[in-house]
Amino acid sequence: MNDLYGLTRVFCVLMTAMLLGCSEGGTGGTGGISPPDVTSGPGGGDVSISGYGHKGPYEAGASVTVVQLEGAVPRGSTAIISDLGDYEITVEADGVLQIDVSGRYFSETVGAYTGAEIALSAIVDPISQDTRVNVNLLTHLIHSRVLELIDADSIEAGSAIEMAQSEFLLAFSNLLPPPDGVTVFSNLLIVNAIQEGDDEVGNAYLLALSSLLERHATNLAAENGTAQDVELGSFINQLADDLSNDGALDLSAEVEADLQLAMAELNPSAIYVNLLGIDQLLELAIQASDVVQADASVFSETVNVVDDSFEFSVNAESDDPLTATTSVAEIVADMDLFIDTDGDGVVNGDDTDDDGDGVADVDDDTPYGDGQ
Ligand SMILES: [Ca+2]
Ligand SMILES: [Ca+2]
Ligand SMILES: [Ca+2]
Ligand SMILES: [Ca+2]
Repeated sequence: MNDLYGLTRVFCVLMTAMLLGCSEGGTGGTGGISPPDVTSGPGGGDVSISGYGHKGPYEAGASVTVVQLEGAVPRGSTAIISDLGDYEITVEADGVLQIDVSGRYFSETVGAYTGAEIALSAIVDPISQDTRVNVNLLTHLIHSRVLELIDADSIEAGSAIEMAQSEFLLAFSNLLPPPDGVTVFSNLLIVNAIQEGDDEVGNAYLLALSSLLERHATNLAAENGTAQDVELGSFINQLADDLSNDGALDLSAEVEADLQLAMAELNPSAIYVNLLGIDQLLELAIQASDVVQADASVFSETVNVVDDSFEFSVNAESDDPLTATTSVAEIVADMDLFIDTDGDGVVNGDDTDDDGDGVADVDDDTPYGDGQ
């Protein structure tokens, strides 16, 4: 773990260097992307905001825009820096901000970048000079509700965000058990170990939700002859609208049954492997596994799933043993903490027979049943 954080720090330094490089040379005509606004007057309210855009992680170059809610004043825009979905921007701010990320994202259930762009939002009250805001599915699903609580009910932004978070976890509790303790949605990612202070349980919840909604969108797309990403964009905005007026979901019994079906079709092991299709994440996984001489292409071809962990089989000539085993659950959030494949009320993480076929997980070649 210490090694990993060391590597993460090196990585962050590299990313910062790249960012500075971008700012210095970044006056070219890439449409809609402007350098961060760093003007600051005496007593100016500049804040540095950084974080990640994660549906799946947004592709490098996806747009990030910051708008001050009061008066709808644009405060700046930038682009996602790397395929891990990271961004950083300094803006003048003296009130509540909305951060929007839009672009293509890596679909964890498909294992590829989407064709369609998706827009996700987060509402943030920048109370400190350095604010982390991850823009993800959860911040998006509650953002309309947060705006409603601020506008219609005159609730202060911080309280509105807390209230909307609690309401969401309750509204979705038929499908996913709420995480214990306080979970701050804008702190969550679908992978661990790329930021300091991970909420690994919260991250697991986010990945479970994200994969569940993706799988539902896949089924809708098959039904309607459309594309998964298009259905997902439409479905999440429907959910956000549904939540906005009262913080509760009014899902029909049919949609709820479809979501249960989608959960039974998820294959968390395949999703872990899919996420390692993001080169930068794969590099981090290799570093964490102590397999120092593996090259990424060899690695990805030889990765084998062993339940919730991976056995890394490496072909490279090395003084080290040619195989190493590590728990990739540390890198990719562990959605088995929330997914209940067989719907018996016991989440996979606590269930010794996830698909309920009578064959214990340890002896089951298909522990998630026919999970796609
Ligand atoms: Ca179960
Ligand atoms: Ca079971
Ligand atoms: Ca089984
Ligand atoms: Ca099975």
